[in-house]
Amino acid sequence: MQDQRGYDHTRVERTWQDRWTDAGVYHVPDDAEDPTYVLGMYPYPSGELHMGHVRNYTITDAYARYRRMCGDHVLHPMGWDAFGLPAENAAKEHDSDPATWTFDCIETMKGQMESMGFGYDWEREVTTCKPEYYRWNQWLFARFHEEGLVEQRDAEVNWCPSCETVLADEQVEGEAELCWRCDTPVETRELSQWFLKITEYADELVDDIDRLEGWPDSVRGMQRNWIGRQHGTRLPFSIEDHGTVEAFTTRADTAFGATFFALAPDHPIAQELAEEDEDVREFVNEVADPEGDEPNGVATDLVATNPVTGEDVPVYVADFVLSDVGTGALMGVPGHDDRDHAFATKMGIDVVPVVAPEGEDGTPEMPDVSEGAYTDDGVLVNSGEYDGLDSETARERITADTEGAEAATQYRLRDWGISRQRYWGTPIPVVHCEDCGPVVVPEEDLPVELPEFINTTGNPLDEAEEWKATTCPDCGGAATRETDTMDTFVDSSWYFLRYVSPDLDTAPFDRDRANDWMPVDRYVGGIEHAVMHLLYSRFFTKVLADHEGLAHREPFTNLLAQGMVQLDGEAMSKSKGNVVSPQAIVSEYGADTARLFTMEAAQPERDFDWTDKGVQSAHAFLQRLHETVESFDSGAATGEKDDIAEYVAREIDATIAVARADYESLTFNTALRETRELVGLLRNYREYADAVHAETFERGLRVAVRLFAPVTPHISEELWELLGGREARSASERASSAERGSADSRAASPRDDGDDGEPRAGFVAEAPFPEPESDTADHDRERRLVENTRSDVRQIIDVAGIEDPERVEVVVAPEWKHRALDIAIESDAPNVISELMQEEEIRQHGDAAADYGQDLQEERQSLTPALSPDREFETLQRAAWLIRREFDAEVVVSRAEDADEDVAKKARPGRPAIRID
Ligand code: ANZ
Ligand code: ZN
Repeated sequence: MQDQRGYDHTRVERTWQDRWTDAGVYHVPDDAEDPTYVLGMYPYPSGELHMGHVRNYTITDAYARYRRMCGDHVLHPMGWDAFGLPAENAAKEHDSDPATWTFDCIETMKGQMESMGFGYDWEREVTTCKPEYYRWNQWLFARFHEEGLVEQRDAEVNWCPSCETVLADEQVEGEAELCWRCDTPVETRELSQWFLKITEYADELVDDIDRLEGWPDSVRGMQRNWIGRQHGTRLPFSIEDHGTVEAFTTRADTAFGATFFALAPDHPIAQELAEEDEDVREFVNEVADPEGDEPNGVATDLVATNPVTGEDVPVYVADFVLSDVGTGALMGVPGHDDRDHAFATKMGIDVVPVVAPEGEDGTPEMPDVSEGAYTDDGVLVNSGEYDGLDSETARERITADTEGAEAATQYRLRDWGISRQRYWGTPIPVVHCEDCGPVVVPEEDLPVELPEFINTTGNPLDEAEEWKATTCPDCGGAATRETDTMDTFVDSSWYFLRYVSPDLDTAPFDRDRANDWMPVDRYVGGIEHAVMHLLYSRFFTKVLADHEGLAHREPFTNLLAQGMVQLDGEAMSKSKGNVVSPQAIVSEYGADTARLFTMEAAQPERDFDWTDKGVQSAHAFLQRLHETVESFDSGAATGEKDDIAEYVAREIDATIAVARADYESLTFNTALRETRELVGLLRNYREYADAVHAETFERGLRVAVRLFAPVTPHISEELWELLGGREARSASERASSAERGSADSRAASPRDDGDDGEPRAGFVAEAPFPEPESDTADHDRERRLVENTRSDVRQIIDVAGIEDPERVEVVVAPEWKHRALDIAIESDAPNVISELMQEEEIRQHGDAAADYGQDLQEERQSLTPALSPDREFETLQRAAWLIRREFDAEVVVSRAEDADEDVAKKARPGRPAIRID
């Protein structure tokens, strides 16, 4: 028989993964009341779990486990963002089809996730490429359509004239924009595309960002920027023969500085001019380059009348005017706008300053705008009756005074074009009928399933003739199916709702349950999703709240954007060849080691470098932990509950307090560091004491094992079992755990041995997260006192070059100094010394009191409260063994009254005096 002692990670991890599955530990029953919803962004099934996934999913898993140990029901599901172009490419490459390839990848990755010990409720698995899922994308499309939130519009797409097909952006290569298949230069074509009208929610989407307090500021800022709401004015310029042309401006205060007017190249007037005017035609068709760094333009024969000043300015067609921003026309103010300045300089247009900064004496100081624009607000000049007004007031007044001018808001956000000319996505449920036009497929005909894959150059759906041919749901006549599929971001805009009721076949989600279970409490994923995915999900949630009775308007309460796992300072990536494979780490060191290292290395938001040393240290630690528990023999632990045991007991409580707070805020690295220190302390205790106090030591082990359990679940189960496990839970928690077991998985899981699958010791995964037994309010201060004292002793020995210290005396400051410190902290008098001297108790110490008062006065900004002299004395007494152990010297802790006066006078609260012989 094999020797089972020692830490065999492979055996331990397999054993516990099987036991968890058999017992359905991670299953959430449908009738659970408002479980804590913990979610990692679901992955694209590429076939390989990478370190970024490992980190992402360990974060959610650790938090989920922690909350479960706190007694919550926890919903922690996983699924697959399974549609997308890579599957199509891989299928072509391997002469397979996207479905086969995708399902193979899913199987592999699921196995890898299981080997990491992620505790998912796999009964809620969601796979977006299955018709059971994507029919609801189609259903939602139809619902959005009914509510007027879908629109068909012409839009530009990439077109390869040789392959005669539309190309996705990813299929256009390089600066030269060549077709990925035939290297022909790609053209743009206007095709009819489907849009979801997210702009209807633009205001709510920006306004509600303020309420997302659990989101990082960076992500909130990026969303705000992306929506780009601007308040300004629409000013009606008039152009002879062309009527009124409005221009949007955020700076109506600069209207007197407008020296030109400019139209976008595809503004209707510019297009009209191009028909007659050779120069305009050439510019519009050949020169204009909206993406270029430099503004280009061409003069026209037209003039525009400024509605604020009544003056005429020349009209240009210019490529820095964007057709889909504002009205596609602007008033050019080169004195105060950088692009306008660059354009005016190039074209020889006047630059007139009309806003000036205020000088020191309050009068406006004319800015120099010869080299660049003055873009700040200021006071108006050269602006007739508005001279002297500040910019803000001037904007309001000019908007109010000018006929036809209107306050206006504009957005950067555009409607969301969801049409993709590819195969591996959700077919857009539309049928084109010659008589009726585009008709949305009725609910009873959903899903519109994908036909079999055809390996072809263009979109396979275009060639699926049989699939394409259908009849019109309205008139019954011959019709063809829409061949575009949906952007895969549609799938991910509501998948978090599907986990609530993954098998429901009458609606995308169970409304009542979603209302109970949503929003997601903790959402964790990559920062690359800061805008699109998170914005689309917010949009869908709001639409579903308005039209499908969802009782929540925001999907994710707390969001964490995890940092990257790097190698030598660079993001791990296949193309750079600097990847560390999680599978290799798991087989060499085990999943717990990989999990421990990734959680220990840094705060979740930070990037960190993968190091072999870090991995090895994590692994060596787990071996020590295993040894510490395995070798504990309670029968041999006959020690007293002495000062040392008391010290250890307090450290146990202090560690619990820190770990609880850290787990709650997902700063696992500090929780783990503290818990590691606790294990180190227990080992020191064992080594120092002839016999440890059984109860204290065992409690320390039981606490440490549970504090590690969220991060290193397998070894923790193993050790929990060695320690006898189980700890009483409250009746209600026991009830919910029993219901979980019997109601669903337990009955369903094949079990013939008649036992309930749970280890006799119970699972640590379900054991209560430890709670401190004593009041830990002042533990910080106690720990700081001990730490400072130990490091002072070290320093004195070092500086004085003492070879072999025999005796260390630690003297606690007297009561009166504590009193003086309290007064100094509370006082707001300019000088505390006189205040201190009013107290007889202090004054009677004469020069010593004056000296100490002087010190306190100097350090007033940084004074922190100390423990009472009695608490200091007791604390140091309990910790004395650590100094004794470190220096192998006798250690005496005394009160100031009992010590040599010369030594005692140096003692201060929080900083005892030290004498070494
Ligand atoms: C006059 C003006 C004076 C402007 C001034 C700005 C500064 P930003 O610049 O991001 O705040 N604009 C309006 N329509 C445009 C279009 N279709 N394409 C390109 N630019 C356009 O955005 C607001 C400003 O963008 C607007 O205010 C307008 O220039 C320009 F000292 O009007 B402004
Ligand atoms: Zn029809």
